[in-house]
Amino acid sequence: MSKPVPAIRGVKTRAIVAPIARPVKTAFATIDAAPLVLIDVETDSGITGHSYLFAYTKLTLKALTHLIEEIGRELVGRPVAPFDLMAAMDAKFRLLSWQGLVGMAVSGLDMACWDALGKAAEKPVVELLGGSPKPIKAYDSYGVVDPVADEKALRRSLDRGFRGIKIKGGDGDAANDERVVAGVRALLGPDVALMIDFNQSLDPAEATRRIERLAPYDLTWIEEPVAQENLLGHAKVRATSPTPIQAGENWWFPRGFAEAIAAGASDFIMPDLMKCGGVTGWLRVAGQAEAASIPMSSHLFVEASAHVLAVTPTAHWLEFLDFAGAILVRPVEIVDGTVTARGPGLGLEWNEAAVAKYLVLQ
Ligand code: SMN
Ligand code: MG
Repeated sequence: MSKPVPAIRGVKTRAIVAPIARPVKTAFATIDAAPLVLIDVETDSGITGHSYLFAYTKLTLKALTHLIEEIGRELVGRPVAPFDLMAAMDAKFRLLSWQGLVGMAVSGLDMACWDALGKAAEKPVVELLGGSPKPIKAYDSYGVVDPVADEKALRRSLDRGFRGIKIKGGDGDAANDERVVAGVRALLGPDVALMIDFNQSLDPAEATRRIERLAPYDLTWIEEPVAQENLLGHAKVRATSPTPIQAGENWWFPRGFAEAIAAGASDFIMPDLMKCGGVTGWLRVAGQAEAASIPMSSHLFVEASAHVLAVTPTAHWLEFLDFAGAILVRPVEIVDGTVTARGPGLGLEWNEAAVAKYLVLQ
């Protein structure tokens, strides 16, 4: 006799602002701490599933916590069956649509439900999905860097075993991008992967010009050169780019990826678990990536990404940008530049003393 599927008893949230190892400067703003929403899905078997969301700014914390708890109230009594819950939430939000805070809330609830299922089965989520924990190669993700001022940090990344480094561009003119890329490439040598992220800061013509200029530096990808919703703009830039285009952290749910893939927007994709529909949405995006032979990387959410990348047929790189390490009992470990999924569940357990220290709303 198998155990009955646990049912949802309640959903609680807390908002924190967690310290991060180094600030992340993008073309638009500097992130110097991580505003996070912690989600607890309590079940009638006594097991609580955890997940967190990255709220980008403190301004969205209150709305997100409230929204997640409101949705949670509607889910009380339902079995923790993520596919069924996703269908129910799809029906609930179809007319409103997924994009924005609703999609983030739904994705966060999905991740917490998978965590609960894993904990109930005393297995890592990757095993529930039919895979096994394995080392996933990770790149160290930086903001805007200066090859001189940040030399020590970059060398430390290499010492930790990272075989890939991502930096940000678009914070200045094309000459500055080239100076930085040339400097970082010289420091890393020819064999370490180097990626640049423009965070949607350019128009297609300017993106094409800058990408051409960076061609000699053997970049692994050019990320989000233009506005994320400008799929045709991405496709236009890609058509002449000597370097693969990467995007997807801002595409919503599996259908968003279907549209982007149909538009030929990108060579590579990197869904964000919080925007693609959690673990459930990820699996459906991974099927599309396999069918279209598109290498697939992760965005943020290091812990859960190590689980889902291990069952992604075209798994490419895991992004290492640790926003939750300060409040986890077991922060992610880098071993020879790789991350391996840990359970039970998604391997998330709150360090309550740290949560209390960084709490801003409950
Ligand atoms: C990014 C997005 C949001 C927060 C930090 C960094 C970036 C990435 O686009 O790809 O890591
Ligand atoms: Mg990015």
